[in-house]
Amino acid sequence: MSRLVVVSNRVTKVQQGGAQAGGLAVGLLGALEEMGGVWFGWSGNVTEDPSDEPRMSTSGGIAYATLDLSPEDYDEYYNGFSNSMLWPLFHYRQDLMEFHLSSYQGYRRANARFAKALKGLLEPDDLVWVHDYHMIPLAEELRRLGVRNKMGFFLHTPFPSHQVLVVLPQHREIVSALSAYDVVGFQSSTDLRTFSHYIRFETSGVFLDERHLIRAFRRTFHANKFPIGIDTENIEAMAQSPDNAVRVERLVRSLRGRKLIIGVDRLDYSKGIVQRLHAFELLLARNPDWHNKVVFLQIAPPTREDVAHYGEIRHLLETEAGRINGEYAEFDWVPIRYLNRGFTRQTLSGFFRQACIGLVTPLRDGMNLVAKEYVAAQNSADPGVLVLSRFAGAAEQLTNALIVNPYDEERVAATLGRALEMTLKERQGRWRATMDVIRRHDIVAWRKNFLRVLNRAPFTA
Ligand code: ADQ
Repeated sequence: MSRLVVVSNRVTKVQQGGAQAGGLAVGLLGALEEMGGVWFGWSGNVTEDPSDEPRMSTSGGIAYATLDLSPEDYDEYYNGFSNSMLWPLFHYRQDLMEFHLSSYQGYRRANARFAKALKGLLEPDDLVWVHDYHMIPLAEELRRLGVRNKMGFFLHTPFPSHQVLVVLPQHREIVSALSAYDVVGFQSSTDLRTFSHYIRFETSGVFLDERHLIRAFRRTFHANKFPIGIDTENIEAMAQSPDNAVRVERLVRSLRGRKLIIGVDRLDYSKGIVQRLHAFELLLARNPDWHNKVVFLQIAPPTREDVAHYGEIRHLLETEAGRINGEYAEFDWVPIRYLNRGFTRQTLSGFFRQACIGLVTPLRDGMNLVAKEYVAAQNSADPGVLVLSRFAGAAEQLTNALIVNPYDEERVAATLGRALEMTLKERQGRWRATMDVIRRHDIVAWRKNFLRVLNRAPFTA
């Protein structure tokens, strides 16, 4: 059987099923355990003159191979082209893009270096599965070095529409690099459609089977959607774990019978947290009856703090949360609890179970796993309501959530009011239908589906 080589910018060294392991890590670690192989990527360290030989280690029976980044690569490849160019562009935020040719060159340089180091680890039958926008050129660099293995790529972010993508001066190089993979996977039909649209209108590529098989840039590859799922059973169990009892009890006691709305995100401008605070403010402004009866808990640990726009959004959120609390708080009630820190997935699952609304309103999101985790953590006898942005990939699957446009703050506020008053019968009906989708399309189904398609490559003799 082929081994699996997982490649991602950051590797996650955790024991499978451990409370700290993200759902994605749990899924990929499960595949590595089954198939054997190695997880390759950046160590997370930045060092002067880093070695080009990967550092090998094992943890929990999984082999890891990691490289350090040089300070230039950290600036140009990671903070620069990946997080200040591709991330905003793929989330439709041209206004936040910072383009410097040196960053693009650093991105290519780092990918070429990763490819060279990875080549020495590959066996002829290995399946190579590359994750996310940091590593798009990896297969092209590997093919240049003569590597003929089957290689797949999965994009965790949205794929932007044609007219947005062409803002990137190197849009052609980026899409052409994707064609070096055998399988290119997206989160949703929307992303697959925008990608196909680009191929159709920006290249001389053709669709060999009218759907998924594409001939472009002198390569034939398969493009499809593979909506990512969660480790559903694990979340269900964690949400009810006795280990949560103390914290959950403290939370419940602090609410004093008030209803809880919860938001959980990395602190990122794509997550729509400012608009969400405004929508909550409007709920209070339009409904004095809800004063002192509802609390909004927003958990948002800072990320990418070396990128300037992340400092700005953090400052804006602090200002807005403070302003709204200043306006509405009473001596015995603070409407917004805004926390700049992370919690374990286990604790989060316990908190989700106590919240009567999961408020998930990104302005753009590849999938958004928090939406799925919130639903999986609910008590079937008294489930909460998911309020979900139409711009999250998850909205394509979770059609029984209350779907909103996060820019339409008045409507989001009205939807919150509706969710707070929804009957048990309606909540249960929506929850059951949503949970059914989440169970069927979990993280294991996702990775098996992707690897099944990758195994069938090449698609033409
Ligand atoms: P993210 O942008 O990080 O992921 P999301 O899918 O919501 O977004 O979260 C990934 C994981 O991080 C989830 O398991 C979640 O529980 C955890 N997480 C998020 N906020 C947290 C917090 N405040 N504290 C602790 N844990 C937190 C990218 C894409 C998404 C896509 C995923 C997976 O941007 O669109 O769904 O990859 O493909």
